[in-house]
Amino acid sequence: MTSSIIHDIKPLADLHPKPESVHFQYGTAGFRTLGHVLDSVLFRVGILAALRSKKQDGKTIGVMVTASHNPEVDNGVKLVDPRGEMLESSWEAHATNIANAPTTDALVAGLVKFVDDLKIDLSKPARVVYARDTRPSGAALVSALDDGLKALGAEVRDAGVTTTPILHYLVKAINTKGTSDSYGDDSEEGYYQKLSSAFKRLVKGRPAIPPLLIDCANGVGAFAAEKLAQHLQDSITFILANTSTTTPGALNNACGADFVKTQQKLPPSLEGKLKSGQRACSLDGDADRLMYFYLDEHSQFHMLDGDKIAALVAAFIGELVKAAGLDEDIKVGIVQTAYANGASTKYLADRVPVKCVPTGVKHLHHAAESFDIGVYFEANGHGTVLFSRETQEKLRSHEPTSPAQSTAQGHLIALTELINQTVGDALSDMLLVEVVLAHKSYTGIEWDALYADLPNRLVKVVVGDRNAFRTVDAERRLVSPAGLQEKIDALVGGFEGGRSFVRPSGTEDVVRVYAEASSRVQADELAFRVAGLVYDQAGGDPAKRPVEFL
Ligand code: NG1
Ligand code: ZN
Repeated sequence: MTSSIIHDIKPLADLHPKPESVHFQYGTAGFRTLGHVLDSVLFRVGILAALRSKKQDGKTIGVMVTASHNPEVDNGVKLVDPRGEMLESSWEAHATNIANAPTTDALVAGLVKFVDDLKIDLSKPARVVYARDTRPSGAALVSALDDGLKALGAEVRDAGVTTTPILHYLVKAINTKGTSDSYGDDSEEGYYQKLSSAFKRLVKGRPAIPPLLIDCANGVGAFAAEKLAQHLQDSITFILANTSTTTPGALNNACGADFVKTQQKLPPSLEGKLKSGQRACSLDGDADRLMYFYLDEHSQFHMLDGDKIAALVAAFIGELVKAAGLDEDIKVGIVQTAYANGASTKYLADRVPVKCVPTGVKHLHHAAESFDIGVYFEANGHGTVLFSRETQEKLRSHEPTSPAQSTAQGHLIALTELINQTVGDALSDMLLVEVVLAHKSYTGIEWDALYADLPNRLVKVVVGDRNAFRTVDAERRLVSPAGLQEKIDALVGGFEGGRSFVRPSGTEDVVRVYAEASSRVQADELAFRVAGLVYDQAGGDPAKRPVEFL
């Protein structure tokens, strides 16, 4: 039976041949590269998603077509597991193998072996929900995906053009529908309802919130923010900027969360729109990253990144837990990566347990699950807060001994609904930040004052083979190429407050270099000198050092 079902995919597979010279890799964010080479990958991901669903007894699997903060010409695809989480890592290698089968025959042979090895019962149903961002290449890629799903007879739901976090929400809502664990109504409307009603409860009785300027990166976040605003009514006002979702080349171009984080400046399109003291935020192309910022009275730009969000949110949640009388029972912990600013790590580690894990949401998410309440954020603004099942039960069953305890308990329960616990969600995180600012009567200035960022610089180096770079200690040290770490250590030693590390990117064919030091000039110099070491090690032509800003 296996072979007949799999052999039946041949005619459709022939319509989606693999381009000869490209090697695909399922990295930390799924497959991601130029949109126009991804047709065969999407077809094959359709088959894989159907097989994953069969393997999970017909539970619904999600497929998101996006390249997030990358340029508009890029696209990508990733699978979402039944609880709304990233694909189980053991399947990443299977996905890579299947995507690289050179011919239809090789693909069929590979799939037959895969189905046998994993004992996938093909008689089980397959259910898949998919969505895409606003990229022009998206529609054609979705039709290739559809062919793959059709080839295995999957039951398909098209969630249309929407954000990555909404797709994750839908997957979890579909799979928990009608159970005592229901995550919410399995529709976009259900998502907006859930977030907006929790937000209204949390800010009730607080002074009016000043309008918030949102840079939508000219992406799908513009649609979602607009719909969310309608549900939030007068509890908060958004001023939407960079909403040109159909202007060719506009997506993520000189705007959005990645621009703000890497350039550390105001998107030029916001000049004149943002007043001194007013806070603003940027989403990325699929609305799962969030960066805040403001201009001070001298029109100086100040960035409030994922680390600052983690610090703000963790402190607030810790205070609520205490106010609810639950601080003996519920502990808050933080998860960061090596990219977290050293000043944030110091600030947080003085207050709560902090774990450092390798880059990639799956590592952060997994580590955060080990805390009662786990706050995880990447410095780039991707993150969320996880409340363990036991914590959620304690919150529900707790019997408060005073009105103040009862209020804090109600707020914590509302937070579990406001926060999208499946994945980092720019819009949900933005409402969370607004709740904390409203409760603490903070502007960006007080928030920023929690600690002062160490100046830092991120650069990328194009090398012949990034896989030659291998790391240990949550990516903070290189073990290969041999001898390079020692050279980096010697260099770092000469910089006051210096820290630097090198790792291969999981999403681009580059090696990344991060450096921080006590002054901007020193951080820049350290980054470029370490990048120079990396480049020399890779044996390139020094006259053409291909070192760029990220
Ligand atoms: P890579 O390309 O592996 O550095 C980037 C981000 C990650 C994560 C992924 C997924 C940095 C330095 N790296 O990974 O944090 O967000 O993309 O999108 O920001
Ligand atoms: Zn993104």
